[in-house]
Amino acid sequence: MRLTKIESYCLRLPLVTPFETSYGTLTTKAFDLIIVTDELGNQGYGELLPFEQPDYLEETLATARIILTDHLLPLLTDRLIEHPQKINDWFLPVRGNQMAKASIETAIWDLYAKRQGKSISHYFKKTRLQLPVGISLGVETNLNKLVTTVEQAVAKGYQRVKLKIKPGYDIEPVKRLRQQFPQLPLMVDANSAYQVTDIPHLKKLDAYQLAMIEQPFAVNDLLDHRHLQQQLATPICLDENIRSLKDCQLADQLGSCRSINLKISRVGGLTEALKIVDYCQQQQLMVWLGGMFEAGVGRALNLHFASQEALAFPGDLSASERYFHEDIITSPFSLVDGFMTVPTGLGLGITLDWAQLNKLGRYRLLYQE
Ligand code: OSB
Ligand code: MG
Repeated sequence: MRLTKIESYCLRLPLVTPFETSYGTLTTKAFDLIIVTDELGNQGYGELLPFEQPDYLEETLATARIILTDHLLPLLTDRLIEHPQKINDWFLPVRGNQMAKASIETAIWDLYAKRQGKSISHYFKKTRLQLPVGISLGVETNLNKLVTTVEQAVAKGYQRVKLKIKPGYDIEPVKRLRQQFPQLPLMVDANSAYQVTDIPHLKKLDAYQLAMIEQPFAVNDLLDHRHLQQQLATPICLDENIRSLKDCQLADQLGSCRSINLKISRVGGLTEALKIVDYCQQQQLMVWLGGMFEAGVGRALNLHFASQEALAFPGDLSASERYFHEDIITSPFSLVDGFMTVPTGLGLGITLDWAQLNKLGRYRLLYQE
C-alpha cells in the first residue's frame, strides 16, 4: 500500500480532574490525532502523545510535530508499505523521538489491519475481550480526600490503584491506604523524584505489600535502580527508562527492575512494543500497560494491546470519563462490572466523531500525494 494523504487534528481536552505528579500538575491533555489514507481510500488513526512540557520525557508535542513533518514523513511517503513492521527500520536515521514515530507507525498498523479485514488484536497473542483495569491517582495531600477517591475507584471496579508519590508525600499516604484497604493491589510511581541518598527512606516502603515502586530515580539511570532493587523486596518497575527493547534487556540483565511499565508510544510504536512483550515473557519479567492520557484512538489501541494474556496485571487503562468530558470517538470506553471491553471491528474498531473533531480540533494537512 501507499500513503496518499496524511492529516492531523490538533486537540486540547481539559482533564476532568487536574493530575499532580512529582514534577507538576496537568490540567489539559493536548495531542494530535494523525490520520493516514491509502490509495484505496482506507484510513488509519494514531495519536501523537507527548506532553507540552518536557517534564516527563524530553519530547514535547511541539518538537514531535516538527520531527514528524520534517524528518519522519519524508522517509515514508515514497515507499510501498508491505508490512508496518518495516517502518521502524526506515525511521532509524532519526534518533530517539519515539512518540513522534509511534504516532504514525500505529496509524499505519490500523490502516494495514483494516486493509487485511482484521481487528488489530489479530496481530497480538492470546487476547481477551474483557479486561480488569487499574487507575493512576495524582498527588492528594489531604489524606481523607485520598481515601475517599480510592473508595470511589474501588466501588467503580478498578482492580489496582497506583499512587503518585514524591519526597515528603510517600510513606504517610501509603500507610493510610494500606490501613484502609489491606487487600487492595496498590503501587506507587515517583516519576524520578528520588536520589540514591533516599534509599534508606525508600526501603521503608517494603512494609506495605506494594505490587511495585515505579521509576524512583532518574530517567537515564540504571545503576541506582539496580542498587535499590538489591536492597528492596518490593519489585521496582521502570517507565521513563525504557524506550526500546535494548533498554529493557539492559535493565533486566543488570537487575535494575523486576517489572516494566510498557507504553506503546514511549517505545516508538507497536512493532517495538510487541518485541518487548516477547522478551519479557521469555525472561519472566513482569510487563503491564501504562498510559499517556490517551483519548479514544490511543485508548482503543491500549485496550487491544493490554488484552494480551502476557499483560495480565491491570494497567493504567481507565474509562474515558475518568479523564475527559468529551472524546473524539463515537463510543468512549467505560468500565462495567469491573471490566473494560475491547472493541471489535476492523483495525482499532472505533469510529471517529467527526463533529467533535471539527468542533474541538484544528485541522492540518501534513502531506498529499
Ligand atoms: O508516569 O505513568 C506515568 C500520567 C502522566 C505522565 C506520566 C504517567 C502518568 C500516569 C497515568 O501514571 C497514565 C494514565 O492513566 O493514562
Ligand atoms: Mg510512570
